Amino acid sequence: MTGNRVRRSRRQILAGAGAMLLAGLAGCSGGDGGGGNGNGNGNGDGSNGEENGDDGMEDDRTEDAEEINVEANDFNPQIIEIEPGTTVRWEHRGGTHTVTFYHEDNERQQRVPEGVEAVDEDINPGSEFYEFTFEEPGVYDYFCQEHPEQMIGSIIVAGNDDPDQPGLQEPGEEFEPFAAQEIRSLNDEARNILGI
Ligand SMILES: [Cu+2]
Repeated sequence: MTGNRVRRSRRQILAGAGAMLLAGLAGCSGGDGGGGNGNGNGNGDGSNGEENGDDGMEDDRTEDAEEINVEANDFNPQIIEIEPGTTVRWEHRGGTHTVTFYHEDNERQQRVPEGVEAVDEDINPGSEFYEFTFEEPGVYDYFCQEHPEQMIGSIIVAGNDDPDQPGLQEPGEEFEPFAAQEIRSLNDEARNILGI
C-alpha cells in the first residue's frame, strides 16, 4: 500500500566513493573485478545502502523506473499513467526543488488516495533523485514546495476510475489562482486518460 523510500545519505555516498576507489585499485592489479553486476535496484526496504555499497559502478536507481525530470521549473512529463507496482523516479535536472504530495500530513488538501503516506522529498544537487513505488490505484497530485505556483504534476495509477476520489476534486480555496488553474487542467487530463 505504501511505497518504498530511497534516501541517499551522506554516508552512503561516501561509501560509494570509497568502493569506486577500491574498484579502481583492483583494476590496476589486473583482476577482473568479479561479481558486482549490481542488480541492487535501489527499490528495496531502505536497508540496501549497506549491501550494495561494494558494487562501485552502480547506484541506487531502479533500472526500469519511469523517470520524471525535475527541471527549472517543470516536472517533465507533467502527467503520466502507470500500472500498480511501478516505481517512479524524479531525477534532478537543475535548480532546487521538492517532490511533495498534496496530503493532509503536508498541510495541504488531500489529493492522493486515502491511506497513502505523505511524501515530501528534496530534489537538488545534494539529493539528486527520489523513487516511490505506486501500489494503490488512483490519481496522485504533487507539487514543489519551492515553486508551488509553477511546479505541479500528476501520476495516474491505473485501476481507479472513481470520479470522486481525492485527486480529482476541485482545488481547495487555499490554492492561488494559477495553481488552481493547473489543478483543473490536470483533472481534465486525468479524466480523459481514465475515460470518465
Ligand atoms: Cu521547484
